[in-house]
Amino acid sequence: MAEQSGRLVVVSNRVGPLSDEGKAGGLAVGLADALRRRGGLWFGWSGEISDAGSSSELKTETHGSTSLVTIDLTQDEIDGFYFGYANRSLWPLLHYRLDIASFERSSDRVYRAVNRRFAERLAPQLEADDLVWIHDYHFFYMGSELRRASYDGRLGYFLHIPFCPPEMLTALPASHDLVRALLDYDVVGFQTEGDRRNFVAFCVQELGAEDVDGDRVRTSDGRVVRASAFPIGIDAEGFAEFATSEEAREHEAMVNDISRGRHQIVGVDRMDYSKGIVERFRGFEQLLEDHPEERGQVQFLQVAPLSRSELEAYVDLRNELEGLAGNINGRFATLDWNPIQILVNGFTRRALAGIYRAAQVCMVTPLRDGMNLVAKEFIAAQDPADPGVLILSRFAGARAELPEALIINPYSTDDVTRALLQALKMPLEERQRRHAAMRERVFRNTAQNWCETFLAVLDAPAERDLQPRSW
Ligand code: ADQ
Repeated sequence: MAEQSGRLVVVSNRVGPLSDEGKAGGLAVGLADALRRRGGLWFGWSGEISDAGSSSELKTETHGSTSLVTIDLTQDEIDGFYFGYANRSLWPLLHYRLDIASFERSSDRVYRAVNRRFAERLAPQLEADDLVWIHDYHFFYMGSELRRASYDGRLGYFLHIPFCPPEMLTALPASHDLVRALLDYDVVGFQTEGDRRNFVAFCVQELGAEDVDGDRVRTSDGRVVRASAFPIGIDAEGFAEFATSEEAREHEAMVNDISRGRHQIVGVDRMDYSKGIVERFRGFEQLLEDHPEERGQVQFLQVAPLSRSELEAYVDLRNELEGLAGNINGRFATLDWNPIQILVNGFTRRALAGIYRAAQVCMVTPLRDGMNLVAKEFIAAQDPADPGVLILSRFAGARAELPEALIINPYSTDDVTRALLQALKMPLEERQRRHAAMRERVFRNTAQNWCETFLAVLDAPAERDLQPRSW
């Protein structure tokens, strides 16, 4: 590996955990590894709301060579930045849901102000040879703001969610500002080739940039920005170990106790309208309707921890899902069988691994998803000798790496039902073959590799080092 430059500085909405007590997701594990190796800091929101706003103190927790540095937000900032612009405008729009996106000038203003405040607080902590890596849709403007605050070192950005086509993104009133802000980074990373193509198309069609060679964009003022796909992975080894832990076995046994020899289907998602849970329930209902022989033979467990419950769209979704599940149970339940169950609580990583392991089928049916780590976790948690079947939406980023899953169009109830039936009847040899191919890729492209690949690109000498800076 090339000689590494200075510290790693990560910025994301929520920070940590640095140590893995069975709680950290793949992303945190990957980043924590890289931070431990290089030393550095992880900067973000403290999770606290305080009135102090711009004068609030930075909170610093140091663990070895790494510090977690956080800052409070005010209630107005949470409303405008987090619930407003990030989750009422950008999240739906970038997930192709123009129909439910709302655009308010005041939220846009607060979003930019929070990005600026974060940058102004972070800038004095930076050193010239740091690698600064900004994460996700909360911080599009953070790079430009760091440049404005005179930071001149390497700046990378990774978008965890999809990047919608320019025809859709231009509906956002300030879409040009938003995308132009990405061009202030040295490296901009996306989950898939499709997302990268949409970004480059926007730059070319709307901002007069030039597509240099598929991986680089030349801006109208002559700077070259690297734009590539870096599909995120999970800590596959770690997750596979979780799946055989004591806690996992207990949870596996609990699920088996409830299903009592029936085929167990699971879904695991934050309760979000992008995840296609409604469409999944409809597919399951149609299975029971059209295939009476399956009644009493299958059981569906949907794990769906509540998320962003302050927003109406999420409250509506919860009501809709509970209504649908109630209807399905009302129509088909018998004295000793409840076809579908929703659990809204969180689980530890080990417990979750045990739930995946107990399932014969996992349904991952998002209407649009940047990657979807559940699909990869399910593969890692299976017993290779007797693996379950993954049903995967064609609109999940994970589809590119997991083509051996049963690929479905979640908008087609027939498609979902057909895939369920095929999964339930799939012979052992076919399950093993499909699973082995997917497992190999999940174990190869891990969270740790993803992190190192991105950082190696960010660390590499770039054209911009040879060019005059224009900011
Ligand atoms: P999310 O939209 O949150 O992530 P996903 O990738 O599926 O979607 O990650 C969800 C994580 O939450 C998984 O690690 C899962 O195990 C965990 N989880 C779900 N239910 C849980 C429960 N009840 N208890 C504990 N943990 C639970 C965003 C993008 C994705 C992208 C990731 C990472 O929307 O497309 O894959 O970031 O880049």
